[in-house]
Amino acid sequence: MSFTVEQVVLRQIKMPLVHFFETSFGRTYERHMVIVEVRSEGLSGWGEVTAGENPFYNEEWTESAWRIVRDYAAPRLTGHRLDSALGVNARTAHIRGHNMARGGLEAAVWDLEARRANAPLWKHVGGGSRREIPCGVSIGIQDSIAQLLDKIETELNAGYQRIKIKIKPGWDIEVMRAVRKKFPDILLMGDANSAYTLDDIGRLKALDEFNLMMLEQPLAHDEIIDHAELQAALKTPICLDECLRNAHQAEQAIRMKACRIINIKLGRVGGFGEAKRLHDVAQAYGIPVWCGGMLEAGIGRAHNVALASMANFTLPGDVSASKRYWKRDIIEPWVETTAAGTIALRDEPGFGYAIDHDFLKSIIVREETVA
Ligand code: OSB
Ligand code: MG
Repeated sequence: MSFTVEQVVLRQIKMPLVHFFETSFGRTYERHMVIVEVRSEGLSGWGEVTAGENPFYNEEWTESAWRIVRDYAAPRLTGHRLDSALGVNARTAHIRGHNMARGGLEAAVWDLEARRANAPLWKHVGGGSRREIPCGVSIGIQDSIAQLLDKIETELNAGYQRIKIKIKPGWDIEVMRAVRKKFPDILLMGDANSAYTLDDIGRLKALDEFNLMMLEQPLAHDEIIDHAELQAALKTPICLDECLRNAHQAEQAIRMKACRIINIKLGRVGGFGEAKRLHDVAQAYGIPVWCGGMLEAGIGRAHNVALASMANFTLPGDVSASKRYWKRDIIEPWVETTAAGTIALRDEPGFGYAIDHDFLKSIIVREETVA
């Protein structure tokens, strides 16, 4: 059942985080994100661009995403007959990089297509292998180790199954030692967001003693070969995040033994089509994946839940409850976790939650329509 996207409405919104979030590349206090609405035959599909406020995680940021979707990606879609959402990626493939901008638009079309089929998004993208997805949390760099230990305790009490802490040189070995002393048996991992080089190999090997589930993206954002060298020297499995922007790169990294686990982010790989391909490649090689997060508002969060219900998402991811991030989310109900540290799939068509239009309106910074 082919369809034509008639309009793409872009809305930039601003949402303060409940707590700042610090990674090796900086602190975020407030999110500025681009929400994408695609309209066709009286129905709307919704997507969220996961780019950050600055080009520090990757090359994208809110402003670049706005310009890419408005000026390059959306005009390739409007008025063009699509056979399926799988065709969106090809329509914007001439754009180099900017996967998050392209992916926010692509995901909106998947949501639209699911609604046209009156199906939940998780079913539509090929998920549903589990009715509840296992959840972990990502805890940013804190002002003190005591503060970090407090936060971990709070999250464990809330039921979260796995703790990830952000690390960087100087906030790593001592921190992990303190965490392991207090919580010897929890599922624990570190994420460096590319803060190290191969010169730090001694420091990274020292982390082996803490029985980490994995070490995420220790080396440069675009360096697969160095990760292979590091993996050969480490007991701890390496998980790649920033490095893998498509299924092909994931296959190369797996074949080079640069990682044993993969973090899949919908935006980073340009949407559901590529995320599904990457999922399948990893599965074929016996490499488990988990769903990463980018401090998403409700729409992006709900899309992550759908993605994480696919078969090979066997490890707890970074998708957690709305209230950890927001005083009020843009969806109703908010994303919530069970006492067992899971998020249950919902049966409503599309991404499964309603948009809180009143609240959304109140936080719009700018709005434009591409027709
Ligand atoms: O590397 O996974 C990352 C947040 C912003 C940018 C990059 C990352 C993260 C997180 C937070 O770890 C995940 C989340 O809670 O949404
Ligand atoms: Mg990461």
